[in-house]
Amino acid sequence: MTMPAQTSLLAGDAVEASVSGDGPERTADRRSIGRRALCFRHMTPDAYLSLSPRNALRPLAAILHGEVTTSGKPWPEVRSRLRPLDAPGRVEVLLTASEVAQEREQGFELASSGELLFGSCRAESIRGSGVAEAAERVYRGLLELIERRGYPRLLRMWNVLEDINAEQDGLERYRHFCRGRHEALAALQPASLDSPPTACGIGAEDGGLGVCFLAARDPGLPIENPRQVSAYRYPRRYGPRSPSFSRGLFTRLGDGAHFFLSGTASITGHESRHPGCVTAQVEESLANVRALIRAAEERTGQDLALAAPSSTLRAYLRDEADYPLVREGLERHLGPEAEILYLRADICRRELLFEIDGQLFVPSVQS
Ligand code: 3EB
Repeated sequence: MTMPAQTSLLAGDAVEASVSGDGPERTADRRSIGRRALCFRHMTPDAYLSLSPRNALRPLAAILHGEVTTSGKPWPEVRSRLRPLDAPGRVEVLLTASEVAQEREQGFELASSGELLFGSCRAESIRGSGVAEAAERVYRGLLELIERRGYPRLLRMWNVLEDINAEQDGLERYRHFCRGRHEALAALQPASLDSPPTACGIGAEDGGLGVCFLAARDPGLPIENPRQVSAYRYPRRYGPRSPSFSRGLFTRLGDGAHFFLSGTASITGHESRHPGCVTAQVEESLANVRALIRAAEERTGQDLALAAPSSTLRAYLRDEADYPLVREGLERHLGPEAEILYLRADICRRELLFEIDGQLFVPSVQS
């Protein structure tokens, strides 16, 4: 497959030019880029390698999927441990028009833009045991850190856990993870237990526990899905502690806004639907995404378009062999231009074969 054309999200070709650093500097475009707080892009490894901190849109962080060789960029580079299904390597880049500062602290790689703080951390070697302890330690660390640095509101979490569906001490590792995450939030940010950040919680073949976060100074507006029970209210049969994430979150940043979409799967109410049938799971997941976006539109009065070029999405597939079917299903609904990254990943319930998440950008916010 060819990468979708590097679609501009904001100011026509100017965004592309600003990213690659070789375009005309038209004043009007400069102005709109100048206030762009956050921009997500999917890139080929080659396009990624040519990025520079001198571009008008500067990298805040990059998430590397599969085979990507880099010479060490100054911003956080996180290896996802997830394999892209349509190319050997893919890169997801978070860009901003603001000045960016990078730092390391207590195992976290950090990048801040004044409005946003991105952080990344990995707890290795938690194969034998201690998933809950590792999750609690990582979450306590990051909660203390965002508080201290003045970005106390988590908007979005990326959680990748090695061997997520394996049993450990009589409980699935994902459920241990939920326990540790809950303990940290309950101790340090109890008010966020019923307005948690958006998240994905997925599995990889190795890498221990990798956690990335995007935090802000001000809270966003969490949105729940009318077709689904809130994950933080799942009944006990799904584990001793519920998963701490909101289905979606709307937030104004710069002169635009973003809608973060948590990992969304074939679950209605709190029950998995269509076990064993990936095409039906894709359809159900998309019905969930649409219902969530509708709820967010009603709540905010903004138009949130799921189609390209305003959205960047990730599709997670448990079985690589499902890739053609999943891609066909998604493109039927979202169009061939949709910017979707297809990744091999384990989903946090064994019967689930597919999950989708991502973010939508709203260029001009109606007040
Ligand atoms: C679900 O709806 C699917 O534990 O952070 C999706 C997104 C899922 C985030 C998490 C889990 C998480 O329950 C699983």
